[in-house]
Amino acid sequence: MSQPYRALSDGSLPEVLAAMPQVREQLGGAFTQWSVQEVGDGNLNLVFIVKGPGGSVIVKQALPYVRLVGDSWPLPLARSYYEHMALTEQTKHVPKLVPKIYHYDRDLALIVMEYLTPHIIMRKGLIQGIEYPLFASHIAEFMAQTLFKTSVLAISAAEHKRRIWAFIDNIALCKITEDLVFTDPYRVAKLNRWTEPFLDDIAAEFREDEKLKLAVQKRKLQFLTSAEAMIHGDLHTGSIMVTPLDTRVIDPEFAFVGPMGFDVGAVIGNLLIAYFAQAGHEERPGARTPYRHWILVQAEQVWRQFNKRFLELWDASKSGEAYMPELFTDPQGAVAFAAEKQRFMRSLFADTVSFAGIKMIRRVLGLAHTEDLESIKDPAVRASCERKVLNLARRLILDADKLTGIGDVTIAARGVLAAQ
Ligand code: SR1
Ligand code: MG
Repeated sequence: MSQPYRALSDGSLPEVLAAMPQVREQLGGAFTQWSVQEVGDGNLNLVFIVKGPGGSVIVKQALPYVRLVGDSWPLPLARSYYEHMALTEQTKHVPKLVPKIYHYDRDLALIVMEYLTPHIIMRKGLIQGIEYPLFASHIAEFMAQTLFKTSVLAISAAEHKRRIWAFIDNIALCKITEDLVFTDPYRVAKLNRWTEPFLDDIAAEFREDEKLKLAVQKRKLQFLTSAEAMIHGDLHTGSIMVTPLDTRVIDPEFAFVGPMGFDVGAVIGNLLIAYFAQAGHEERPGARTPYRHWILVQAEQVWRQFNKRFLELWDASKSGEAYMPELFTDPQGAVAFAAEKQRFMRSLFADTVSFAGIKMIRRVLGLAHTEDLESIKDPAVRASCERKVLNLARRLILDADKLTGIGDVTIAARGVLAAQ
């Protein structure tokens, strides 16, 4: 039976969950035996861990406002609807790389999901210097599958248009990205913050850098108009839970049909943030040098494996509306089509690199920062790491079309680390 929306609490949640058969079965026992803990530390929602005699679940409930800011910034509960729809679609393509869904309640804006244990948020693992040997291949698979299979390279025009329509009203979440990622860091905005006074000069420089602002606006236009595939929309290392053997992507509430490079760039950009943040987490200078190297290797592997898997899926696909294989059956056509696929991937690489840079800048000059950098207590050390993030990011955005491969990106990262 549907219930009117109210924000739930540790006290009120068990009785609500008791009405959901699959959740009841998962937790076991009577609802009075269930323990609840609100653990949400994200920017938007309530997140509860619920434990019963038979098992545990995670409950994610949207609040009618931005948790990070408070009720002065209202936010539609419908984001939970889009998250559930995206998670359902991702489950079709990569069931092992997302949490299981036990229940969705549209009125309560609530999703009950698998409790992932002993997983931790990847960003926290990167702060601790933990290696995840399977991460790059898992996230590459996630992105190749979800991006390729929701694009018109794999599906019909009708299905594509229906999906654009299905996500069309996720306007408020897209607007957060349009403002906080593509606009505010490049203007004086109330919500901006950075490590003052250390970064005052570079923040002002970015606001006055016409070339940089134009390059970012070109990407904002792409974000606003390019309907390539269903993207996660917020694929940073805080939206990925890991163990050394397992990887799960969570939190697709920003999903819509947008540019593929925005997701791939988010992963790579956040790895690069982690790379520069290591100086704030190592016990003595240089102690994390091997780990820094590991992070850059992961950034390379993410792109290379994504590129490979995406092309494999494309080569195997017979069903897409765009580039129908039947048009390229003779040997000459096959060669031309193979070259075109390479061109497509080079263009997607430039998108990825540019979006990576843009996602890096917003985490230093905008409202929402990341724990990698925020947890560095000494502001001078933090600012030094952040300046490197900004310097590499600017270069990635301005040179996106000139960089010939992911190796150029990691060489540039090493150069920025050594230069300052
Ligand atoms: C006001 S929300 C700020 C950020 O939190 C989310 O994780 C997204 O990254 C968003 O931009
Ligand atoms: Mg999130």
